[in-house]
Amino acid sequence: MKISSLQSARYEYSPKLPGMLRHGIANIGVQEGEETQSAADQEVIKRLFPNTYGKKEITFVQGENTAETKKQVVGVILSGGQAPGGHNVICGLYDALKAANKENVLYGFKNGPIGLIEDDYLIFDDAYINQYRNTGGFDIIGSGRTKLETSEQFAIVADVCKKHGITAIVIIGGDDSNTNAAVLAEYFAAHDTGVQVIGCPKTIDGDLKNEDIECSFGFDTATKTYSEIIGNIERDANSAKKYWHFIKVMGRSASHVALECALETQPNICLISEEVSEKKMSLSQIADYIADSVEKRAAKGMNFGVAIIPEGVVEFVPEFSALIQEINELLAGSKADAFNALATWSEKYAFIEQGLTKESMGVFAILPENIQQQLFLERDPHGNVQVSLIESEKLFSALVKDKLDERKKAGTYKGKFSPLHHFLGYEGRCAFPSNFDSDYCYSLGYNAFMLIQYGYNGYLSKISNLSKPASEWTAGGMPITKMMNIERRHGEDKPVIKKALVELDGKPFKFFEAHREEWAVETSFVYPGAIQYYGPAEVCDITTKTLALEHAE
Ligand code: FBP
Repeated sequence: MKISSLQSARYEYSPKLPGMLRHGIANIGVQEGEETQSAADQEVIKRLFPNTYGKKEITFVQGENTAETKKQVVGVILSGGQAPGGHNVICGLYDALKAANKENVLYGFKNGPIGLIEDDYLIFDDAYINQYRNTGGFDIIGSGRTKLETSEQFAIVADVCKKHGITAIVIIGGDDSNTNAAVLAEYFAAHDTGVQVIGCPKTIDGDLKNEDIECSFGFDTATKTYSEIIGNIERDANSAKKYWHFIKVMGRSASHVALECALETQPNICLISEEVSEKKMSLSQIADYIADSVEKRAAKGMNFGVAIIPEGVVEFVPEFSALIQEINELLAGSKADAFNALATWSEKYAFIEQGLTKESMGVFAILPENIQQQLFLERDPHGNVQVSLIESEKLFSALVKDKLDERKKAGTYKGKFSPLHHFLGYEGRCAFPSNFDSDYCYSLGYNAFMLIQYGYNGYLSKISNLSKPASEWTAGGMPITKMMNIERRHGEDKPVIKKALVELDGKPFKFFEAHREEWAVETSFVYPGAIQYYGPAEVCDITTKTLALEHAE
């Protein structure tokens, strides 16, 4: 591997552990708290998880380690989209495991959950793991989106574990992967395999959080990376004074990333999908809302600006999501083949016109042609439109242009509107983790080993008090079933970890709401600059505005 100087300098960084994990494995005791209940639907979830439901909350404390010191053979997988810090979860897990007993072994199953099914693995050693300390990416073992959810798959995994003498599996993933971790834990317990399952909360989207998990890892670095770029674009906008920049940011469903970037950079506009849905805003209303800012700024001589668009917003626009559902129906089963067999776009358009209701056709007709065509691109494995492939930044700038043209005709708008488009997604998912994510992830992994050593099964590694310095963080575990409720997914009632959307009465949104009118008209841009890795803690170790506002005293 070719090494950059930042990379070699980052190898030397010592991640900070929570205070109570700093005294060596032999001095980590455990305190059991209350028995837990699921977030909702207690009776059903208790019935579905008879062996792992209702377990106690765990906190580690400085004290005598009373765990059994048997040899541990642990398997780890990375699941889903990349998030900065994933390597450090594995490093923390490895270091704790080796500190407990040099004979302990860590298997890395490759390319996500499929590695466990296909028994495709490597065994970590110091030389291998040291190349990945404090680095971004998931290339240490690769990741993937295969789901582990059927009994047949679980039986194969149980056989793989038996073959290698594996005592525990650590699943590093988002809400779906950790839901599946809970189901696997229950399977292992019900079948008396003796194998434990521990989850770690990952996703740049920031939507795996609740009263126990303050944030998922990767969100801090990804939003800082995007904010740096947005700040740079703002500075360019404010220098050239001639472009409106429409910037789409990742976040498949929730708008936490967009909101955090807005708090960091104070753009003129930031859409929040959850608000769009709550207010049942139409595409036309959203376009008017953005056009108002363009017009007011133009009236002050400022024909430039910045608008942040969350990736998933179109799904939250009621008329657009109805359109998507109708398109899904229109292409269901063999109907997709008939559609794809049509040679020209105008033939396809006629097919669509026949199949959609009048309302949805009305929405479809106002979309730019490239967006119309994107709605008929690849489907996901469930046959749904992949909203992340829709260039919503271009959609909204086109709709805003139409509005401005109308206003020009009406004589209310006299400015110039030159839009530029950006999509910030993949450039943030594998960035060098910030100090926060380096520390948080290392702690999650180290702590996952403590949960394993103490024999817990079906727990999520939990590090809390994250808005404080790491020395004041607390470490422990929470039964995954505590975070579950029943939701309708693809026509079936399923036990799942509740996805955390932006709360419109939460402090981060309230702060944004209180300032956005001013930001929409004035140039209040903030240029946060690059992530700082070295220097005073108040510069290098600060967390996100979201976390700071949520936990402000
Ligand atoms: P996870 O939920 O698995 O962490 O992935 C989130 C995400 O980064 C989204 O922000 C984005 O929509 C999606 O992954 C892109 O997925 P892919 O990597 O498959 O293109």
